[in-house]
Amino acid sequence: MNDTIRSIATIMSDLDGILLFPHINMDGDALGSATALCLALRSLGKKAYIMISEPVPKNLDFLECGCTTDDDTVLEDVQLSLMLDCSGYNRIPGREQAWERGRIKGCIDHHATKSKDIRFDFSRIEPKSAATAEIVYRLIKDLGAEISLDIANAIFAAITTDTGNFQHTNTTSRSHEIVGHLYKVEGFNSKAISSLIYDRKSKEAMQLESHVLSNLSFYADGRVAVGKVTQKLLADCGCTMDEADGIVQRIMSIEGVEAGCLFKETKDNVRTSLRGRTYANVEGVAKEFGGGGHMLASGCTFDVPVDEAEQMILPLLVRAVERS
Ligand SMILES: [Mn+2]
Repeated sequence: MNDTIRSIATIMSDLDGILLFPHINMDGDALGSATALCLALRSLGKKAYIMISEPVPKNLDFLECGCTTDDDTVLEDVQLSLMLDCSGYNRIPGREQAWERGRIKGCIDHHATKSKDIRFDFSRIEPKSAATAEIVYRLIKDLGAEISLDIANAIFAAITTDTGNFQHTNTTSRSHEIVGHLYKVEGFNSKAISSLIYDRKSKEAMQLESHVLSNLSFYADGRVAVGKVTQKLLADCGCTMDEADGIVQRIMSIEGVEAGCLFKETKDNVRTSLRGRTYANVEGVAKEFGGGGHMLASGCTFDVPVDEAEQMILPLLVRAVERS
């Protein structure tokens, strides 16, 4: 059952010693939601940290705000462990021990696929919210905290990235309303935040992107496009995998592409970013391989070489673009 934001605010008002858990491969929404809530909790005099196990991506470094730690023992007494933008152990690898320290467990997320491996004391899942930060914004209001400039920046970063800069179909009037309120915060400058997120690509990352885009494979009369970021390509370009962010959106800006797939070969496995344009249900495809996400933006992971993964997923992608 979904708890109300007000009831979650009431529970959290009585708690101190709070660890926030954004998902692995943190994105603007995961980190932005966590930062906004962490700063709000601190402004109310509470001890709060964001538990992470990986470096903050370069284009999100301004969101860090002194909130993140990888030290399990940073708090003596953890009254609450709270997952943000995710809902299962598989999304917080390496942080299970820290997670278990929380006496109360909670979850705030907008992904419809809720993992069943954790029993949460409270949870709120809003699949219709474009970003977890839309829920967090209302929670901060209900907690009675002020929206400071740093909080406004974090909420904006989360919403602009999860809505594809307000271009994805998940964008709603509420996404805009919340951002509208942020403009009233003194010093708020959406252009400055957008530039920090979107306009700091390295030359190497640009070369990586152009290489992937010039080597795409097309199927189903151009309705399916598949790209690959291999370890070799990363080494050739001098890039790390987080610099491949955004390439899948570029694939989706090609005319006629209804389903896009970007393979990301890591040292241990092959991650897949899937996108649908209007009707291709890529969440259904991702689920077939143990992944999930949203109907038009999903992902899954393979333990086989990238070419084999491509052969496994292609028939499903082709089926996803066939209109019945
Ligand atoms: Mn999100």
